[in-house]
Amino acid sequence: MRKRVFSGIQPTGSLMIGNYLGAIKYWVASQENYDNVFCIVDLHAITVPQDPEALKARTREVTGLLLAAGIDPKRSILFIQSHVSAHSELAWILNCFIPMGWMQRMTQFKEKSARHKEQVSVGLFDYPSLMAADILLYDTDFVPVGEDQKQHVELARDTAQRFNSIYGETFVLPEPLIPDIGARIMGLDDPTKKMSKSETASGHAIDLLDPPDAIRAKIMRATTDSLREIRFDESRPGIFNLLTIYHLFSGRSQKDIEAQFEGKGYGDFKKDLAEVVIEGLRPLQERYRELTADPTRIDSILAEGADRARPIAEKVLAEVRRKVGLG
Ligand code: ATP
Ligand code: LTN
Repeated sequence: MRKRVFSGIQPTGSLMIGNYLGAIKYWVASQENYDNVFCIVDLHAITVPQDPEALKARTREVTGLLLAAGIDPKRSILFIQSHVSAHSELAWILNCFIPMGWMQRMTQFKEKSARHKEQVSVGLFDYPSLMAADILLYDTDFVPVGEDQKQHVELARDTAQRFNSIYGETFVLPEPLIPDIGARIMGLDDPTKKMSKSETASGHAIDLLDPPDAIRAKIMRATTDSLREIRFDESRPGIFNLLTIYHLFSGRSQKDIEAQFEGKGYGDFKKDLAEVVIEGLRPLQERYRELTADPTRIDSILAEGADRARPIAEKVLAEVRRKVGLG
């Protein structure tokens, strides 16, 4: 039996290179060795305010981009979270087993509730319970995510362990898979903040669908420091972040890159970086255009994905309901 991989992504904005380098790239690679389930988590997206039309359109856009990045719907299950109602149902049941104290420690809630001060919903607080349900419904072994999601995957694991200790072996214990490099790509405008797709500042992120001119402009404006040396030095977050992006898109070694830019200025380096990113994204952008030429294609892939996901999730949910004494 192959091990199972599960991961999710929110349709909260245009996918950007942080999502790609920190997560999606590994999802694509894991198709070689694992049995994969990938989910577009629209129920998580509504934990903060969303425009209904935009949410629906972005859900299709994210699907198209995942396919263009190399997710193969024959090998992987790709579906929308709200199409499989077991997610909401298990989230409720898990709510009744997760101690308040565990949730109160979640750093993402602290950050997001500070950002959306005008309306902090109960759903935003409860986000990790729904995420635990996503993971546990599929007997997941591994969860490939960026660094920011590690705490949530650990909460899912703790929840599984707690449930198993009360009711006996029910859930598989999941483990996060976090890349050594690229797990936390920083904002171009502010390299002390994680790049985020729902941040709207124009120079913040490079979107996967950005045209070449936009990529050049954003990189040329990216915040660096007043030093000159082009080195992988973590204490200089701006240039370190740009070098990391260069390294990941070009596939070249850090040493090699440092040698190439020795004695050169930030301007030269940034110009080169922009071309590396443009070339790196070109095949994905072309595939995206081809795929979206037929608007019915994405919906039929999503419908089929939900049909394949549902029986797996419902089997686990039925066992949980029985053990808890529901029905
Ligand atoms: P939002 O800003 O709406 O919360 P996000 O940009 O953080 O969204 P998610 O949908 O939450 O994106 O994340 C999708 C995947 O991308 C997750 O595995 C997450 O860890 C990863 N990811 C997000 N931002 C980065 C980043 N800056 N660097 C590396 N990985 C990232
Ligand atoms: N919280 C995640 C998205 C997400 C997820 C999941 C990731 C929802 N459910 C299950 C892995 C497994 C995020 O914001 N990136």
